[in-house]
Amino acid sequence: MSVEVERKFVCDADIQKRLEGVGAVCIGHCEFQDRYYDSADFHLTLRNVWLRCRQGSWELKYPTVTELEDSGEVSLCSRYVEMTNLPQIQLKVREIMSESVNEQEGKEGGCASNTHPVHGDTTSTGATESSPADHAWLAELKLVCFANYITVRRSFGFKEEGVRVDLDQADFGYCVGEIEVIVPEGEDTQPALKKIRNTAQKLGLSGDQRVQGKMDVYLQTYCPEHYTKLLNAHIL
Ligand code: V4E
Repeated sequence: MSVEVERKFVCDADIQKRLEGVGAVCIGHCEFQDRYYDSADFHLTLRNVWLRCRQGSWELKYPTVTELEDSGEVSLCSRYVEMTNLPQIQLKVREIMSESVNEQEGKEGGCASNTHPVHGDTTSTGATESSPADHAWLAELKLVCFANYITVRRSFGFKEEGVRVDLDQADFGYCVGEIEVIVPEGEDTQPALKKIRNTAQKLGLSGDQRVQGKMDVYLQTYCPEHYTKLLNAHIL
């Protein structure tokens, strides 16, 4: 497993020029669809656990212990463990789903509860749409798709090893950039934070405000109830 250390930033019109100006090289251009899953009472996301299927590959993201402990300057950057092995993901999700559920959450429900059309689906009840990505284990754990969107991504690399910048355009009209360094789990993330800080400086990203990710904007737009719950729980 690895830890993704990243900082999101607002993408302006000349970001590509600025990237090239500081020696970044375009290393790829791709398009992918993400489907995110949770229970009707948001058991996973209220624990800051993100289960997704990207083009048929499963990923689970959850915060590192240091992510949970740190605050202040480093909070501009997030640190999430990335799990990509499906049996490991299933084990972890089962473990989390078996934790006692807060009854109040269960009563309130929200847009993962099959009542809200999921953006990007062609059926009116997109959350129940069957696709190759849907498997028995999801049904068994009562996990449904609550978010579904397509991203067009341009990626840039630097000579400085390991730093990557992605410029993402989501199909619901939001554009965001991220500076990212992948660190093997258990290794110190401070050097990665420093690399990200240096890259941000070179790109003239001075803002100290947290920048919304695609998920923030997606939920705000399509699942306001879910969004409010995550805001109140200080997840987003
Ligand atoms: C971890 C997380 C979410 C899952 C999506 O993570 P993200 O890095 O935003 O995905 P993406 O597609 O932009 O990049 P990729 O995975 O390809 O590198 S949705 C919300 N979170 C939590 C979270 C947070 N609270 N704050 C920040 C700055 N990032 C993530």
